[in-house]
Amino acid sequence: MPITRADFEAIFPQLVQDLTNHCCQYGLPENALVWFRNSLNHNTTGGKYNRGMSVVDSTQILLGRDLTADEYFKAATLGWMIELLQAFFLVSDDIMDSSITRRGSPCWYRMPNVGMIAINDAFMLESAIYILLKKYFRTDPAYVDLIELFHDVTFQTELGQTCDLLTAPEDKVDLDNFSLDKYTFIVIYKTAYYSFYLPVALALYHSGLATPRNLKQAESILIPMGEYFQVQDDYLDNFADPEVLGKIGTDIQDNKCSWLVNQALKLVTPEQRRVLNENYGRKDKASEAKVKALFNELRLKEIYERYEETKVAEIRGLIAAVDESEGLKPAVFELFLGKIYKRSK
Ligand code: GPP
Ligand code: MG
Ligand code: MG
Ligand code: MG
Repeated sequence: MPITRADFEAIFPQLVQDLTNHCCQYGLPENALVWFRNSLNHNTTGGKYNRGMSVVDSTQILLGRDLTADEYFKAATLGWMIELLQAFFLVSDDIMDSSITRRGSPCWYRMPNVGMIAINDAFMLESAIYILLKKYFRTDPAYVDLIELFHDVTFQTELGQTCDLLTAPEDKVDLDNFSLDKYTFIVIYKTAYYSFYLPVALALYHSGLATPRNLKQAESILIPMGEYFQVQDDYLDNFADPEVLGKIGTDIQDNKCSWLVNQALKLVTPEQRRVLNENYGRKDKASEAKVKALFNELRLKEIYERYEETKVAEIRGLIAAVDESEGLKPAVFELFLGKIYKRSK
């Protein structure tokens, strides 16, 4: 049985308590302790938990049996570490993207009294990963592998974010700078590694099945899946209802090298190209509305729906070809894909 949201959420208070205890050894003043706990709760909970819950589900599938209480708690704890990593990224990303809302609330840096303290809060969310890793995995044979995995994936994500930001300068809109090749690099690094490869790689380590071959195979399926997921994110940034999505799209005003603008660039007439040149990446609602109208005119919704079917068929093909000789199971990937196929948030 896949883990439920409620079961996954039930683990988190224990981890907040562990982090609290860790701070108490330093005699951290009460107001700072309350601050840290608030940041942990606000920034780490309330999402979909696809990444975190996938560690538990994948571990269960890989071992082919119910987990012991200890295995289950540790799998969920590894899952929460990804949610902490994600919290660290999102708090930072929302500042960099000048976003307004996240998960239906104001972004953390826009909450009362927070502002740029959010930068330090982001660092602390990241540090929390390694405090928990040490507490629960210090004697695990995979401890060093787990630390290295978190470090490697964090750096990969930062590389992706660097390219995302460098292709989206605030003061200089040049659509010639965009390309699908650049796009593919950006999304693989900023999203696919931490969102898709990391959960399954953690499950492989936790279940003792992390052979080089299994890790490579998992990567070869999960990176295309992560690419698909970020295309969805870019599509929803423009086409979803912000009430459902929990965040207000910023890609057009932020001059992002998004999937939609790359599709538009392939289709525009010279006249439409002028509209795009004059309105993309401008920090005002009227320009944004002109770009949105152009995206509708170009029927990008239909292009996206066709892309989705083609990409999912490709991913299903990869899953069908999984070599199970070292214990990897196609169901790990099927379940993950099922969680995101045709998502609306
Ligand atoms: C998603 O991009 C990518 C991230 C959240 C990774 C950020 C990485 C850092 C090193 C900070 P996005 O901006 O499209 O996400 P969203 O639409 O959720 O703002
Ligand atoms: Mg961003
Ligand atoms: Mg963003
Ligand atoms: Mg986005």
